Order: sequence, then C-alpha cells, then structure tokens
Amino acid sequence: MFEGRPDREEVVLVGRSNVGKSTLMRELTGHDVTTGRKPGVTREPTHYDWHAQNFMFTDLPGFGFMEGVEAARREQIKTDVVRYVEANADQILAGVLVLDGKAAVDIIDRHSGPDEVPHDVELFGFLRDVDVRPVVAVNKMDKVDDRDDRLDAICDRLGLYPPWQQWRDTVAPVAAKRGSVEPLLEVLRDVFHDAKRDELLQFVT
Ligand SMILES: Nc1nc2c(ncn2[C@@H]2O[C@H](COP(=O)(O)OP(=O)(O)OP(=O)(O)O)[C@@H](O)[C@H]2O)c(=O)[nH]1
Ligand SMILES: [Mg+2]
Repeated sequence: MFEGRPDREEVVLVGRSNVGKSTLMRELTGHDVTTGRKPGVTREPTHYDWHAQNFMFTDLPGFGFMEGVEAARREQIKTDVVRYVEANADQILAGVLVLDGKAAVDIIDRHSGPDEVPHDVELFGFLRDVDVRPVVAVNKMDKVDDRDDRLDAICDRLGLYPPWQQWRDTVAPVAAKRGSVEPLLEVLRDVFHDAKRDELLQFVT
C-alpha cells in the first residue's frame, strides 16, 4: 500500500472514511482530488509533492465503517495508516485528524466502552505517542448549528479541556466543501513556523 513514498517532510491527513479529507486536500493544494459521496474513495496515499521545497501534503485512505467493504479490509487500512505514520513520524510536521463535526461525538460515544477506544480518540493519542504534532480539523461545520457546544464536546472526548477556544493551535473548525478553511491554515502556519520552515507559508496563505 505504501510503496513509492517520496522522501519528504509532509503534513498528513488522517481520519475515518467520508469525513472530507480529500475535499480538504483539494482546498489546501488547489489540485483536483477525487472525492465522493460514498466512503472508501481514497484507496492509496495521495501525495501532493513540492520537490524543490522538500514538502508534500499526503491524503491517506479513510478507515472505519464503509458500506460494501469487509471488516478485515477496513482493519487493514487502519493498520496501514498507523504504520505509515509510525514509519515516517520524523518527517511528519503535523498529523491532521479530520473529523465530521456533525457526527464525530455520536460515533465516539457509541464506540466508547471498557474494552473499546474509538478510532478517532485512539488516533489522536497515537499521533502524540509517536511525537507527531496532532491537529484536529473539525470539518462539515456548515451542517452544525450548535457550534461551540459541538466543538467543546469534541475537545472533551479527545481529552482537551474545554472551552475549545483554548485549543485554537490544535482544533480548527472548517467547512472544506465551502472553501472555509482559514482556521486550519492558521494552525498550519504555526506548525511551519515552529518547525523553522517559514518558506512553506506559501502553501497556506
Ligand atoms: N456538508 C459538507 N460536506 C462535505 C464537506 N467536506 C466534504 N464534504 C462531502 O463529504 C463527502 C466525502 O468527502 P471526501 O473528501 O471524499 O471524504 P474522504 O475523507 O476523503 O473519504 P475517503 O476517501 O473515503 O476516506 C463528499 O460528498 C464531500 O462533498 C463540508 O465541509 N461540508
Ligand atoms: Mg478521500
């Protein structure tokens, strides 16, 4: 699955299927990215590569429930994504966990239990464990009416003490489909600055 990765520093997008990773990627890069109504559209890591700047954005396949995709295959995708991040952690400037702002809390709560850690919560912790700066892009905010409550609940589930406004360097409410991604660009500017890669600011203005 992960053959042919260019040797670059990168920002990766991870998350469940159908949350809008590829749509967000299109907004970030201005490149035409295949997106879709059906989950499981992106099957391979997709790199948007700027060789001269030693930088790329990488759109990773989504995991979790997908209609018509077997459980074993879904598990495999998640394992592959985790391996990819682990193997390349020292080149990953940020791991953007993309959530569906409308659905995330319900899905997390449905999968929380004594023997179960929800995918999103697990991934968020995993990014920290492997020393990749975690960023949370809460997407599809155009479908959310109780904005602040929703964002507070997401922070709470991820172990970030609410109110969410305290976490603006980590949590970015966006609506990729509407082209409304400024909060994420702001976080990425901070990421690049901290990484002493100010020349990458050209990609997030
Ligand atoms: N309402 C709304 N819909 C969105 C937004 N962003 C993406 N979508 C829609 O969500 C669906 C899935 O988008 P994709 O970008 O293909 O999702 P993905 O996370 O790449 O999915 P996989 O490749 O299956 O992992 C598409 O129908 C998009 O148009 C948004 O901000 N608001
Ligand atoms: Mg995709």
